[in-house]
Amino acid sequence: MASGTALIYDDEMTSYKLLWDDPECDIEVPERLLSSYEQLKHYHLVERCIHVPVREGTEEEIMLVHSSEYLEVVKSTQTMNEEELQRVSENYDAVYFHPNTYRCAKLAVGATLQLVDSVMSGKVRNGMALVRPPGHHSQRNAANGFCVFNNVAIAAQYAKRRYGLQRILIVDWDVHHGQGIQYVFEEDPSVLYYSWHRYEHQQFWPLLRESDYDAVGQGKGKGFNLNVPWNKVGMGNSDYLAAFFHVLLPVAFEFVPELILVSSGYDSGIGDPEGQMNATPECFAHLTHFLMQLANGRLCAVLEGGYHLKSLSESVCMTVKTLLRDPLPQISGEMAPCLSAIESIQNVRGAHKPYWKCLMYEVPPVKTAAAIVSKADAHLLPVSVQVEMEMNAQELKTFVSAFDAELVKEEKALLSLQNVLAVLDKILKKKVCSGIAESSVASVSTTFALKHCFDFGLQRVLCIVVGDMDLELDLDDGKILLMNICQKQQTEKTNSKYYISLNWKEDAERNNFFCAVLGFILPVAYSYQPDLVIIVIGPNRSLGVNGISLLTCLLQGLAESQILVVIQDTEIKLVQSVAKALSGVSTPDFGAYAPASQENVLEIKRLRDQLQQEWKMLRCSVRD
Ligand code: Q9C
Ligand code: ZN
Repeated sequence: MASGTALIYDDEMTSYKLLWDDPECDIEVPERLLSSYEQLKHYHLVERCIHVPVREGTEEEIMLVHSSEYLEVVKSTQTMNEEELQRVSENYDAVYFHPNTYRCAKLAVGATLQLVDSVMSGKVRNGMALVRPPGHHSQRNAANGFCVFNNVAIAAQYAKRRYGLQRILIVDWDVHHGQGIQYVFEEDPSVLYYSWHRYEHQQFWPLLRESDYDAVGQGKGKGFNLNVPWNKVGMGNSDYLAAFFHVLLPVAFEFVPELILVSSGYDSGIGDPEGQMNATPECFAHLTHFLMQLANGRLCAVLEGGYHLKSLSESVCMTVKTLLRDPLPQISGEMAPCLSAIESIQNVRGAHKPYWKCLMYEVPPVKTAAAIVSKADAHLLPVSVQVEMEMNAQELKTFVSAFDAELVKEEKALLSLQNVLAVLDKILKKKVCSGIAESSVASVSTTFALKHCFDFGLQRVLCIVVGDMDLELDLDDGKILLMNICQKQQTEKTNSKYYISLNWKEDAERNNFFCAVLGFILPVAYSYQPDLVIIVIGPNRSLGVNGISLLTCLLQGLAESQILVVIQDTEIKLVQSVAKALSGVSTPDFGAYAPASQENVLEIKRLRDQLQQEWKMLRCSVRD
């Protein structure tokens, strides 16, 4: 096994900087490199490393990831004046160019490749390259987020080519999502990309849907892209360790990488103005240490972000010290991950369950999602219930306007729809098992929800409407079975196989709805075998909270427990009970046994007689 740690650094990469006023970019300064290197000297770490010189990356190497057109654009910035530089920079998101940027970007690529060569040739066991500009945001045709060439992505392609590697692990512990790396290897099963990042339900830069945990890779690359989105700031040592223990490391040990590249950004460390996280420098020693146990110790750390100079340089030192195999520092803080971190971890594990044996026999993803009108009520729901953000507003308008242009103008209705569709979408995509959505226009919402189900490819949806509601639905083809539980006799519609009106008069203080559920609703539902159950609670409902909870509990036997409950108007008591029923934290409360009224018993019998030819599970007598 090779020994020694390479350190690659050159002053020249401090020779570019921001020339104009731009609060978005002014944190990316040359001092980031200078202070890191100074701190390494201070701890006498530089002299313990093997110094490897930098070189320029060649055009051919750069084009392993980038287009020649883009390369020419970057090249052209060398001779530009400030005004021209500013204009080119504006073509990209969070980028600035300087006349020396191109030279430094080539050195950053070359430094990274020198490190790969040193490790792959066995000259050293591992090493770190301190480079600017960083790389992980840059893309085939674009600079992005201070990044010009994608140093690490180029290095992975290079290592595959030059050394014939078949499995490379990229660990991106920078606080931002390295979407540039994700895009390059999305369909490539030979490169496993892992990134955790500040996400805040897509409210944090780069604001991408594809940074979420369900971006698992595409085509042959499915399972080889691991995103751990942090939905809260303040993640610390225990959260990072938990993500390593429960996501990255099990998968990495199963993957058996031949080389590890670390997109080593330290904006995920304490004090960083971008990340707002809490991990101390010692944490990076531990992360490094874990990764050193893989790939025969062949690890290349390449600097990405990190904007708090003190935190950055201490963390760099911790990384290098660990690469040099010094004893590990004690890790501080209470060792307990926060709830939000656990939830993210659970979600990634769920999303990757199909692809990794180590995750296969695991618990299902978050069980119940709830979209409620007043987010202030969120704390009243069981902790296992995930409160939803709405579906992308533009997406929704496009979807709705395809059917109903008028509706797009109604703000409140649209918001309701948004709730319902956001939750439904999660259920259909199996991100959650069941969901609750409040809606001021339950009937419209349900109509659209059903459309969405069939667009998605469902065959049979059982829709149980409690209360008075008119749904304009085509019920002939059997794709929907509509049951309406209402107080007054529906005279205008007659019962048919797929439309059933159940008259139920609730007895005050008697919870005997189970007669109807057991004697009629469940047998029909089980005969129908739906792919999804939608329960709609409308106005003038003839059922109390207990009855609705009971219905919800018992219908979970169908459709792999995929249930959507749409509730008209905000009734937090009801939402709470349904949430409890769905998450299984409590059983419904019936009170003492009380027989159903004569009227209700007769109604059940009438329906059973009427429909038992169609729905055979209704049969309980040999004579009829
Ligand atoms: N207001 C790296 O850490 N910030 N790049 C945009 C939006 C851009 C980060 C803020 C951050 C880029 C390598
Ligand atoms: Zn970053």
